[in-house]
Amino acid sequence: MEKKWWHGKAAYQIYPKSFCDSNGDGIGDLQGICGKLDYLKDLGIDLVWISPIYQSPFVDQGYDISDYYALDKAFGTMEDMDRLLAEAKKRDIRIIMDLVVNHCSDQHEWFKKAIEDPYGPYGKYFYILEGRDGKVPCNWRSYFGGSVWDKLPGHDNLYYLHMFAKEQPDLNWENPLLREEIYRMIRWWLEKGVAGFRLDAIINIKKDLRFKDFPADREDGMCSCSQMLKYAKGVHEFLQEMKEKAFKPYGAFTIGELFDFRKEELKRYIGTEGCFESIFDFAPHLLGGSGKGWYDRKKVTPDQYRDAVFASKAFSQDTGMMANIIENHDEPRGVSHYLPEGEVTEESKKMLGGLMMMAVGLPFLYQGQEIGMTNQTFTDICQVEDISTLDEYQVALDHGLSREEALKAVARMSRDNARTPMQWDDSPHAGFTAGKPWLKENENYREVNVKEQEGREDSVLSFYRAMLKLRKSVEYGEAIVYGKQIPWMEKEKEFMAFYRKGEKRQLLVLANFRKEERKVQVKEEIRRIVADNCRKVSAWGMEEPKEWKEGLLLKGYQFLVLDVTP
Ligand code: TEU
Ligand code: CA
Repeated sequence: MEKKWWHGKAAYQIYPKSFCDSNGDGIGDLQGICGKLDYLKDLGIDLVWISPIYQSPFVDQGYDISDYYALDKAFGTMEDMDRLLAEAKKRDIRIIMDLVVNHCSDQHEWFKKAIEDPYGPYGKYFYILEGRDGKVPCNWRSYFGGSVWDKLPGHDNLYYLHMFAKEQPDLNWENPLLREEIYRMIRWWLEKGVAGFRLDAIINIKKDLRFKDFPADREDGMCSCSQMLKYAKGVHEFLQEMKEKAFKPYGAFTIGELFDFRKEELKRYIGTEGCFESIFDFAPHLLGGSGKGWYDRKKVTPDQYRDAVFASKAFSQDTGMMANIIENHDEPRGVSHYLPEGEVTEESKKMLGGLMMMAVGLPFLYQGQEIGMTNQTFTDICQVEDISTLDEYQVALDHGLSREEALKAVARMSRDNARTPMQWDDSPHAGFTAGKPWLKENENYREVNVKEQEGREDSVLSFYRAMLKLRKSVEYGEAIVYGKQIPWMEKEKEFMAFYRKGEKRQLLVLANFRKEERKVQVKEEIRRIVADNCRKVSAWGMEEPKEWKEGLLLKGYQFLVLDVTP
């Protein structure tokens, strides 16, 4: 693997609406982020991705952009942004923006002009088609439910395409003028000093231009629009062009959000010839889904989790570096999702985080993960803001679930679980805002918050800090960043173990993924305990490992990193 400057770094995603509110309007903002840069620096963060902050009607929380050159007033001014970039730079932190260019907002001037004159130049910025026998052009279902087609306002037989909400019309990448507009916008932000982008839903920019029906996959007679991705060839040509014309001249860091890509094409996305620097590793996140809807989602077992991570690393680690996550703003909280109910403790939270940080890949934390934030408790559907959750609730009802069952089913998966305010301290509203938060905070903030964990040596936060420090250490950094990841005892139930074999050091990572203890016979001589989730961080490496000759006794959810260098 060709070495890159970012390989040894650590990254963090900020969901700006919920991170820190500086002016009491209940919405997180840029000044709020600015005030927390030292916190991020202390944690060991080098790269920060901020979810969309552009001008937006917020139908999909900013993923519907009405002006790519303006910030939404709720987040602050362009001066605030410049200040944030400058302050981040002082601390050697790079800021990356969200690039949402599969679609824009229906309030964007391009779309307004397209409505005015569908046959004029802006009509060609979108996919506008005539209906078929008075009906929509084809039977694709959008990711947020309903047809991908909606009537172009004021035009009888014209429809426009939207893979997401109807307020998010898809941009027509076949049009070179549109592509140039986008590259110009990217360069403008890079000129400003942002270090790069996270590319939203990027695989969708290439369509199957036949726009034909596929066999229905639900009772509504439609099929998921992701079906068409199988036949949409040539997305790399767009992506390579974007790299050449926009990213490369600035040495931008780029990370793609892509589902549904062809495994054999990994080389085209990451590594030496790839169009991105990295992509997120979503392997564990895809587990348990059936295509029917969230109501049908199965709980992920520890063994499934392990197998998915191992398979993903086996196929990717020689090509390039993916980014490891346990959650993001679209996912439930990792600790609630991957740990069995009733077994979510500080130890098990650290174990999950430890596995993520020790697996090969760029650790990409999501705000609140480092203190072990958990899913929200929803008691009524009216507490939900997220458009996708509301759709999935309807899907569950349509399938015949009672209101109560439907709520329970979508509550586990709701994207709002991760969007509740960041828990800074135990003051009202978790110290996130002096006003009323736009989305209700999680009630456990009095126990789970940054302030409580900051000085405590056995806290989840201290553990994350120590693990990120380890990644940058002279002694073990090379093994953690570049060491080959090799599974060990992968048939053992509820157990996840692997080596990281570096040039200088060899590490063995052990995780007892259950509440009962277990005995493990390590073959190698143990030179040192490098990390242990059951002890204070200052105590690592102190105990004499001699007595472990007859086998190591792992406590429930114990996580160990051992130096087993021959
Ligand atoms: O997500 C893309 C994506 O595929 C998700 O829609 C995913 O299928 C969904 O969240 C499951 O509920 C990106 C953003 O991360 C997401 O927040 C946006 O809503 C979406 O694109 C549209 O921009
Ligand atoms: Ca605010």
